[in-house]
Amino acid sequence: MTSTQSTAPADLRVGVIGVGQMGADHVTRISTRTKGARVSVVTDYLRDKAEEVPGQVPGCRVVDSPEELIAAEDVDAVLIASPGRFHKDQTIACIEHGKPVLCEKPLAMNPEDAYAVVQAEQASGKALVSLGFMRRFDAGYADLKDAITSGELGQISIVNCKHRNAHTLPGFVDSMMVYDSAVHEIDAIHYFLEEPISAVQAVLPTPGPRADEGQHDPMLLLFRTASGIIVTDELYVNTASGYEVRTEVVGSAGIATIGQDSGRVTTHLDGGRWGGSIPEDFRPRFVDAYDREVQAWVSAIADGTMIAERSATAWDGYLAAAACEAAEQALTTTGFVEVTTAERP
Ligand code: ISE
Repeated sequence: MTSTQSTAPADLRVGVIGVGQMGADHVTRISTRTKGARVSVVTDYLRDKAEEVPGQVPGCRVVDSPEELIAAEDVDAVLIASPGRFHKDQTIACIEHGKPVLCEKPLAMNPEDAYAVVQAEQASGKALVSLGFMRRFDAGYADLKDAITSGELGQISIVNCKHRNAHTLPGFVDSMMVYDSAVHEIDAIHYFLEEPISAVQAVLPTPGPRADEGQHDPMLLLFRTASGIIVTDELYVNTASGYEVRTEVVGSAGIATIGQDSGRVTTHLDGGRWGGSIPEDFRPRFVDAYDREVQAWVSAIADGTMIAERSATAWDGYLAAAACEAAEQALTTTGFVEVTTAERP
């Protein structure tokens, strides 16, 4: 070996599909804070948006379509941050090319499509799909999971969740409140309690003043798990306030709450006020979780395990989609709607 040859492993070349809000955030993350990876190719249906990336990430190139990106020689692994309705086909294309993929949630917009991904991965004989439920990598979540699994909280009866966004984009209809927002709590239920959701009920208050025509914002979903634990999920996606995600687990030996992050509290001299700050959206709130999630994905590919231990898988995405479908039906049904799931292939 000559002195100019290196034994260091080459950086994983990541192709990013969709460089809007979340995708752009991931491009910055991989380029500045992730060890062992770089962004090599990007694509976006808004070509101008994609063209901005090489200016910030030297050596990165833009291609016309997701298909071209997935097939590219200089893409070792793919991060999908396109809208949810494209996730199924793009994830299956990655599987067909034998490339590991981190797909932002949801895996699909219905259980049949999510199941098709599970089957495609199974047929390929390789575990390649990581699903971007980033909360699994949040320190508060990890702490709460430990408290539940160690038995510290005793027998769990109720979990109360609150999920509040300051704003959403116009057209964020009820089904998106389920598949884009509530899907996080649905995955959290599976993650924390390690049992399936068996039924869902919706309770719909009078819509708030910022709800779109026909939208039920706020919305309350009640989930019942297989063993009879009840989970309440209050969704309010246009509070005009800030981003809040709280979880309270009620057990026979303790009640644990996470997400009441107050950070610095300041008293103000003008008028007897005190207060702190609240994140505008999920990117600052979960920045550490996203960083850990992407680093764990890159490291898992480097060590050949492909899917990080804590990551959600295609099967988790299928279970979430099945619960979402029941939640969507519950919006127009009185009482609980049963969740039905297929056998794991
Ligand atoms: C968004 O897609 C997310 O994933 C956020 O975490 C969630 O809070 C928001 O409601 C969704 O639209």
